[in-house]
This record gives sequence, C-alpha cells and structure tokens, in this order.
Amino acid sequence: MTVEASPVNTQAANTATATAASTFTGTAADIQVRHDWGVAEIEALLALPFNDLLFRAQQVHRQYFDANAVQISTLLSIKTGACPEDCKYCPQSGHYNTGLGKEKLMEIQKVVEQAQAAKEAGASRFCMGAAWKSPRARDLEVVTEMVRQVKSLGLETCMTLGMVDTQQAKKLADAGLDYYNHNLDTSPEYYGEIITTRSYSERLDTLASVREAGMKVCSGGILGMGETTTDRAGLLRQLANLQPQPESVPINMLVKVAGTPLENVEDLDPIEFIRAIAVARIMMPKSHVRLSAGREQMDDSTQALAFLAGANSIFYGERLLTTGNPQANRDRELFSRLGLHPEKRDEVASDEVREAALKAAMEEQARTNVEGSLFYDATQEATPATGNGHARERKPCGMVV
Ligand code: SAM
Ligand code: DTB
Ligand code: SF4
Repeated sequence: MTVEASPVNTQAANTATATAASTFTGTAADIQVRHDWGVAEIEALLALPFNDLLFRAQQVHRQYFDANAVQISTLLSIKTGACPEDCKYCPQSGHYNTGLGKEKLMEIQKVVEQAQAAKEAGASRFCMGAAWKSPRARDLEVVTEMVRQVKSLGLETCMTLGMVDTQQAKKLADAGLDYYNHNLDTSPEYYGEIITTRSYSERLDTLASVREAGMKVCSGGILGMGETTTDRAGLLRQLANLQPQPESVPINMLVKVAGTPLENVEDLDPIEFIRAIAVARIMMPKSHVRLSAGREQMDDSTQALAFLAGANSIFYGERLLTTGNPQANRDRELFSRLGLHPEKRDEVASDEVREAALKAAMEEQARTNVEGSLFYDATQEATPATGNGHARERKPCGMVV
C-alpha cells in the first residue's frame, strides 16, 4: 500500500493542542457548534499528534453520544446503472464501462420486502439510492409511495436520488421521508477533477432545498480519490459551515471499481482516513458520522480506530449499492469484540436534556454574545445525549451481537 505523506505543520499543531487543552472541560455547555471554520485551523487539527487528536475527538463524542452505540442503516439500490453524470469514482456512471447494465426502477413491493428484512436484521434506517441526475415527475410518484410503505414498517427512511429542487423535496417530505442524502464529495477546489456534469453549487442548492422542505440532511464525501490534506480540510469546512450542520455525515473511503477513471488511484493511508473522521467528529459534535463505503476493504483495527475517532453509524448488510459490504457475521463479531451495540431509534434527548441544552445555550449566548447560537443549540432534535448523564436502558435491537 502506498502511504501519503503526513502533513507536517508543527506551529499549527501546537496552536490546535493549546486550543484543545483550554476548550474542553467536560460539559456539553462548553462545546459550541461553529459554522465559521477556516481551512488553516482544520489543517491544524488534521496535523495534531494522533493520540491527542483521538483523545479530543473522544471527549467531544461523549458530550452528545453514547460512545458504544452505533446507528445501523441498510442500503438498497432501487434503480441501478446508466447514470448520465460522470462522477469518476462511480460504477454506475453511464460514461464508464464497469459491466453494470441499466436497470429499471424496482417495484415497490420488492423494496418493502427488503426493508422488512433489513428491519429484522437490526437496521433502524433504510436508505434507498437511485442512479439519476434528478428524479422525473413519474418516478417521484413511485418513490414517494415507497417512502410511505417503508415508513409504515417503523423504519426511518432516507433517499438519494440526485438533484432535487424545493418542490420535489417537499413532495418527498410530505410522504414522510426523514433524510435526504446528497454528498458534496470533496473540496470545491478538487471537485472539477472528479465531476464535470454537475456543479458544486448545484449540490449546495439541493441541500438547501432539502432543508427548506424540513427534512434532515445527510451529506458527506469520499476520501482516497487522490485529494490533498487541504482538500479534505476543504470538504469538512463546507460541511461544518452549513447551518444547521448535516444530521448525518457519511465518510466514504473510495471503493476502486474496475472501469472507473479512479480504479488505479493511490491508496490513502488509513491513518489519514481516521484523522479525517476524528476532525469531522470535533467539527460536527452533534452529527452522526457514518463510516460508510470501503469497510469491506478495511481491517478490523482500522474500523475500531474509526469508532474510537467518533464514527457512530454504519451501513449493515452485505451490499452497498453495487459493491460489497462486510458480511453480517463479520460485523456482529466486530461489534461483540468492541462491546458496541446498535443505537435504538428512540435514543434521543429526553425533555430534561433538551431543557439543560436550552439553558446551556442561553448561558453561552449571554457569555459570548454570539447571535444564533441559542437558536441552533436549543432546537437540535433527535440528538442522543447519553454521554452527559442521560441514562437509558440499552439492549441490542435485532442485530444479534
Ligand atoms: N445518484 C445519486 C447522487 O449521486 O446524488 C445517489 C447515489 S450516489 C452512488 C451516492 C454517493 O455514493 C456518492 O455521492 C458518493 O459519495 C458515494 N459513492 C459512489 N461510488 C462510490 C465509490 N466507488 N466509493 C465510495 N463512495 C462512492
Ligand atoms: C454514501 O455516502 N455512501 C453510500 C450512500 N451514501 C448512498 C453509497 C456508497 C456507494 C459505494 C459504491 C457502490 O456500492 O456502488
Ligand atoms: Fe450518478 Fe450518483 Fe453515480 Fe454520480 S454518484 S454517477 S450521480 S449514481
């Protein structure tokens, strides 16, 4: 495996260490969610001594989450292949020959059966992906019905269908869609090297439409596409500076698929991957950070480090969209060896925790006089807050570990 050179930025790292030491005193009130990150300070975090970085990420993680709970999602490709976009990493792009045929939109009943199976295997969220530039009106009719039926099984729902405008997003929200996934993929600077058929600002517009329609945002990116450390900082900056931050942040390690232009790109050092997860956790303390594609190619120790760095969501099940994911028994064993358990859907903040968060935000606002912090902290919903005294009974749900 080729290893990318580690960033050496001692002065920046020292500044970040000093900030780390002075910022964290162990209470949720001390963590402000920031939307004004600059690339240099993110690079400084990425350059911290590894142990300091992971320690800091763990401290942040435990403010809002049970450090041993991992949210479980299952993914299904509801329309595969022949996508008009030219994303250089993607096996489903019609621009490359990856051996995938063009498939029609799956029948609703088949999708519901898969969702039921995912629920029985322990998933709390069912994510459906379609290889479209954007859904057509008649497709939207079908997928909104899918959302209704999958939701009626008691699962959270997520879709990723390409670009959507506000009207389309509203239709999905009205059907009960909880999350919409649309990734920024990389930094604005590197983006043009990877995709030419859809612009960065179109991606940001889709995320704005999703928010406007009242859905939760799932947005992240891919590492290991030949980007620099500065690009990784640039991606994290874009994500963290969204207001509000995405509730779910998938961090994918590139799965190199034969036939795609990135099939022979150099491997990313797994330590650099873990660093990016830790920094995502620090910058987006209330978001679920998903250790997403690439787990099948990762060894157990790298995955364990990712959880230690603050990743708290995975795709479970033997398939992602078109590529493989670890076998269910490998994941069950890993959870058992690490003492992890699936996060339950109702692991959300209790009223007392919400009140405490409100009080803390008010005090923080009074102290710092920063406009907007009260609004953000007080209204963040569905944030598991077990790490700061919110005790709930925990048992594995479905996923037999
Ligand atoms: N077509 C929709 C879109 O792009 O908005 C949704 C499906 S697309 C496959 C969802 C995401 O999967 C991409 O944005 C990308 O981040 C990720 N992805 C696709 N191919 C990948 C690969 N080979 N390795 C890692 N992640 C990948
Ligand atoms: C995301 O960020 N990763 C998932 C999900 N969102 C849709 C997709 C990963 C796809 C990996 C390549 C494939 O299986 O086709
Ligand atoms: Fe199409 Fe999505 Fe693949 Fe890009 S990532 S080619 S938009 S399916």
